[in-house]
Amino acid sequence: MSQRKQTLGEFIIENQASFKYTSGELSRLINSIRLAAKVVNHEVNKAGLVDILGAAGDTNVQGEDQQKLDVYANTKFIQTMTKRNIVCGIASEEEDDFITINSQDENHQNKYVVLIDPLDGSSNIDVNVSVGTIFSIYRRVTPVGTPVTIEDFLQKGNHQVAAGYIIYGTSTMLVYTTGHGVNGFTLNPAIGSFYLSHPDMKFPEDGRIYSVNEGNYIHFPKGIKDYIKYCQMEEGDRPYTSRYIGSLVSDFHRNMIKGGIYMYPKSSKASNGKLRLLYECNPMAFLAEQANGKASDGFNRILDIQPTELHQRVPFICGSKNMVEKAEEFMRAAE
Ligand code: P6P
Repeated sequence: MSQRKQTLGEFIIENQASFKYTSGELSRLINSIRLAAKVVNHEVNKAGLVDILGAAGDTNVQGEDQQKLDVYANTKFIQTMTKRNIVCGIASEEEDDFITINSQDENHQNKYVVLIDPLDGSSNIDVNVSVGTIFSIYRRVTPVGTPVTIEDFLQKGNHQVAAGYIIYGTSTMLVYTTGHGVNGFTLNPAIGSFYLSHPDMKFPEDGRIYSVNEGNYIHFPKGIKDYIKYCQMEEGDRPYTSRYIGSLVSDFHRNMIKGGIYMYPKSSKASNGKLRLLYECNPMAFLAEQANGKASDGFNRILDIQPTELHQRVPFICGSKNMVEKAEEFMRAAE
């Protein structure tokens, strides 16, 4: 009989000692994210049903005011992390400014800040395509005992202590890193536990999948256009396959397993691209590097970028190391 897989809770306890801040607070924080993931997963999975039933009026099947799912996910993740009294501040794609969490922590003793995209790709919900939650965790840099400031959130990505995503797909997975590799856990909805299904995830150094919205092709920089044409050329192991879901988490997850590159470059329509540095690109870049992949803006390592604004956007190229380096080669040649 095959041995039972380790649960996420068992994995956290077993690996807690490897984390240099072994106060157990980070473990409690990952556990709070685990709980929120299950709550959001339940709501995402019945979205179609709720939409149908909710169409009868302004309330849903439970008689609650029907909320947009991304607002719902935002509320649930913030509530869960607040109740666990672990973080001192939260920033979210759904919130204009950061939130100071003092709840029971009246004297601001909590040490962690979390930045989150509560439901990335939420426009895919209406067409039943997978979406995801992305999170990024730092230790505060301002003195414990004082309210958090914007400085605690505008840290370089290479200061992250943990990052991860939940993908609400054909199965629901939580994939995260604390700087010791990347591990994937699959939810067994029947019992509500996450099991270690993808230990030590790695990007293949090469891949044959490129993910980009080619509808923007004419607006891309020359280097990106040249790289896309390179991907399409009949030579060696090319042409590659184009796969673009319109959900960063889903494209990233598939490319990490199969090998591939995801690009959301700048364009004449979006001078810094579309993706947000703090709660999309930094966490995905941390995961990519921990999985032997690479992430850049086409020229610079994402994790070295000094943030200047909470919701700033950066061009994003991420995936198998050799593919990212080839794309960077075309970007430099076109300069
Ligand atoms: P476009 C979703 O809105 C998102 O932030 C990513 O998840 C996704 O890869 C990208 O934007 C899709 O953007 O402009 O190609 O529809």
